[in-house]
Amino acid sequence: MSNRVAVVTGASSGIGEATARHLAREGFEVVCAARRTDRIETLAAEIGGRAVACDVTDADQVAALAEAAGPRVDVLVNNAGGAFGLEPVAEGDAEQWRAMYDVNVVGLMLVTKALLPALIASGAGVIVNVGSIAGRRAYEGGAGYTAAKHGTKVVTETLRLELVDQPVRVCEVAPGMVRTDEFSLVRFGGDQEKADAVYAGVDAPLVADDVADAITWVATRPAHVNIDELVIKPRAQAAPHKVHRVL
Ligand code: 8X3
Repeated sequence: MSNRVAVVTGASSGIGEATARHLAREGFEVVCAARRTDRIETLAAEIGGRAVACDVTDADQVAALAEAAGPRVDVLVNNAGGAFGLEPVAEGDAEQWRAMYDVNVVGLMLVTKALLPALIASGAGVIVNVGSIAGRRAYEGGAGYTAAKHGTKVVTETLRLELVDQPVRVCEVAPGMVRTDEFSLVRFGGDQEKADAVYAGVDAPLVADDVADAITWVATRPAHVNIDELVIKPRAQAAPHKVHRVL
């Protein structure tokens, strides 16, 4: 079983890093892909995997990732993504919107396209796209991100239709509020106070391990079982904007 290969993008932190650890524990050789080489090299050394520097929005780097991953890939976790800004549409920043579409949608397409032959070659491949509840509901200030994550969802659905005659499953894990070191910090351009306020008073937001656990479960079902969508939220969150806080 030791030759099963999993590729995880955005593996340098948060859900991606946690997923790489979980998949390694399940016996996969994990190819940890991200832009920050130092982090993925440390991670790969810890889990007996491999580190490949890759910005998923750069086609050349994605081609190099596919080359490094090799001729057989059993699992692809398209996790690289993110939110930039929380401004209302009336104050939208075109660069931030483009960047969100680029990483959450175009990057996912580039990596999927590049690794598809290796996933098919495995005979029982599985693609797990990390979506979001933002790909299902709107919330004020979220339009750039919700539009991109709706894109992630629809690309996932389209790919499932297109690959119905291939030995590759196409799944989406869509988390709600997950407290990671970086998601909200990145969204607010490094403003720790704003980032902390997102989770203020919430009894137990999800953590990266919770989502990694779900991704790993989806990725390790029998080859005929396709988990189309798995939405995962903390108990205290009923909807993106309906969160129970004790302040
Ligand atoms: C993250 C969930 O609610 O911040 O994907 O959009 S939310």
